[in-house]
Amino acid sequence: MQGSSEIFDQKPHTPTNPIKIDAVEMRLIRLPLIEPFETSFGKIDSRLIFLVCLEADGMKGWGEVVASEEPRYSYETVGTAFHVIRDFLGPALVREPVTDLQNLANRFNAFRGHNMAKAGLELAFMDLLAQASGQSLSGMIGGELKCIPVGVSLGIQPSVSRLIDRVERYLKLGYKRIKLKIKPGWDLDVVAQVRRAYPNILLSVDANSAYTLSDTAHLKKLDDFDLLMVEQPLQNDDLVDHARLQKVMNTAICLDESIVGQRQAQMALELESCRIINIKIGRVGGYSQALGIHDICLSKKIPVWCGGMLESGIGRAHNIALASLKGFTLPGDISASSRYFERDIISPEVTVASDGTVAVPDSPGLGFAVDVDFIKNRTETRELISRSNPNSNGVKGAQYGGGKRTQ
Ligand code: OSB
Ligand code: MG
Repeated sequence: MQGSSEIFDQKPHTPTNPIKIDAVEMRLIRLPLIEPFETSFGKIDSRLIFLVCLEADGMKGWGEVVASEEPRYSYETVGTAFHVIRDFLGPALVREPVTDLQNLANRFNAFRGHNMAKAGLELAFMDLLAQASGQSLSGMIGGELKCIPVGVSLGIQPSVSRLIDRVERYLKLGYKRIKLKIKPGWDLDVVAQVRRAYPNILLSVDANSAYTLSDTAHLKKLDDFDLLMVEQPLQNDDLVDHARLQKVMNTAICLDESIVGQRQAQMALELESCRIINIKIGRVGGYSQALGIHDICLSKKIPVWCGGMLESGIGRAHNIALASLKGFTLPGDISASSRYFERDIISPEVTVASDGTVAVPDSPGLGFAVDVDFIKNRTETRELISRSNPNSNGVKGAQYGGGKRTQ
């Protein structure tokens, strides 16, 4: 088995001087969704977007923490990520200059878990590094594709006819793959009707862990619909039951929630728990892990695709860079800004061409301008960790009421 540093050493090097981070700014902004998004976890109608901005040498690097408000998709929340960045990761980042991505990842490795919090800071750091070296993010990580194929993830709808209406809308816009969210009670019949209406489209389903192995006979019926994949049917922390299910299903299983890092990817491939992997930078803890998983899958000819977390344009710009790597052969959940929000926080907004692709920018850094005025205008909470005031001493978490001691 390869270690993470070995994998990372194969990446193109970007010589820059060590980056001295002056400040870490955290901002929460709320963006309403154009349409509510419903999964087997429940329904949301807005996104509390958690942005991080790193300041160094007069430059600003932007990242996004993709955690949700409630611990459903993962245990992390906006609140836990805010705490972990403010009290641990932020202070570790401003403590001494960062030489490269691996140096940053090593520093964060001292803290267990909290991948989305770590990833948000890694994203911002990579934006800085790309600006400092005059490269696009895609170019810096060795991306090869100039245009990436994309699909759309359609939430559970009030009726099948409404779902079919949405499928029609996104196919007309050019999207190359339709993914349907499923749960018990909204699965076989729904998929059958969509497949009957569109016999030839690339179609997949995502259960977000809504089933167990005792549903095997039921899940096997999905084999009738010529699906590209069934995403995360079973428990979020399981690899063994997925391997059992994959053995008896013809349809490829794709893992999302279960793959929280390179080690889980390696184990899943060894156990044959899946035939496809969805890579989300946030879920796996940042670029270093995402690149490693991509390389492992490429070497084993396992297709990967870039998942989404209903990100704002900042997270989306990073997803576009990641999905430009050559192993990303399947359409990603990287839809146009207008599919999610009335107004995005970057310009230009992300658009999908009529051939179902998104162009990969080649200008330095993110490749999109960040609309700082709009962000400032929408900010509900802001916190600054600076080199001179790293906020790293005192009782951590005391603000939650647990820090008072009488002796
Ligand atoms: O399981 O892929 C998922 C959104 C939030 C949390 C989990 C998931 C999703 C999506 C939406 O499917 C993908 C997107 O950003 O369009
Ligand atoms: Mg998923």
